[in-house]
Amino acid sequence: MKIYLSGKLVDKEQAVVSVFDHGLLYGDGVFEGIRVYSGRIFLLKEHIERIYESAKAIRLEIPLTPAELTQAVKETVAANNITDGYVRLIVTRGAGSLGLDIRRTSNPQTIIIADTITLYPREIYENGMNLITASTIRNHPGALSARIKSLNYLNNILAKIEGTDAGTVEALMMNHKGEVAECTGDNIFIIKNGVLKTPSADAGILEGITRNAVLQLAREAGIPTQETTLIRHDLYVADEMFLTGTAAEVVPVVSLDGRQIGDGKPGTLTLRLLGLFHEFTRRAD
Ligand code: PXG
Repeated sequence: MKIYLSGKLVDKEQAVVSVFDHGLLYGDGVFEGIRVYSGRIFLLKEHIERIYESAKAIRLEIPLTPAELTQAVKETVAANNITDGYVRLIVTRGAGSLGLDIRRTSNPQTIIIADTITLYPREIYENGMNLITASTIRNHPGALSARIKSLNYLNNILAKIEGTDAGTVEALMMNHKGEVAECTGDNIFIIKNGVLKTPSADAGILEGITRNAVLQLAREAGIPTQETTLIRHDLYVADEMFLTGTAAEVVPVVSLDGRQIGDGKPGTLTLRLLGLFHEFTRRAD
């Protein structure tokens, strides 16, 4: 396996960064997860845009232009002969001193890993997922905006542990206002009376690229959509529920906190959107 590390493609064993890198010391950096379908890098432009926005928000200057970074992703995918897989793109703050001051760091590291990913078992896509609500809330936007895809994922990891303890593979997180935000690594949607609903971008969520694609596909298919405030009750009484994410794609949810959603099976509209999404992965890049 060849890893892109700050300008070079190196063997996995040689792909090392300093123990003084602020990415390691403080989770100080940004990342993206990107899919490759049939040799095409899916929505690469959107992921490149988002990583530059995340970097801007944390005052991190990515040492490549967007065009150069795009090219580096393509070269890494090609060097590993990946036709269907997953790319992890990471930019760290670089090595510094044992202190928080970013002025004492230098050489941000750009890392690109092209590999494969299987997040959830096949069975979950066929029968649906069970979910619980975590007691850990999503980061307060006044502390750390969830729109920044930073290397600091402890907030989500703590919620994910709650899910694991309860026997689920994902967990729902509320925001600081007690509204529905998102899951630990996926956005959430419901369908009620034929309307597709998802929390709006200002609910303290990562504005998922899969989320935006699904909203777009639904609009094109004439399905009414709403980006709106949702509370847990809205979810409990939903007709259908599903999650979206780069790794997960579209995953039906059939229960939340012991409440069966709809008839307890993946919903009709959910399966239709899943089909539209799969079709989209075959034509978009
Ligand atoms: N919310 C959060 C908090 C995420 O981390 C999404 C939503 C979905 O966004 P996209 O743009 O992918 O549609 C994500 C992205 C994992 C894993 O291993 C999950 C993500 C990224 C990297 C790894 O579960 N999720």
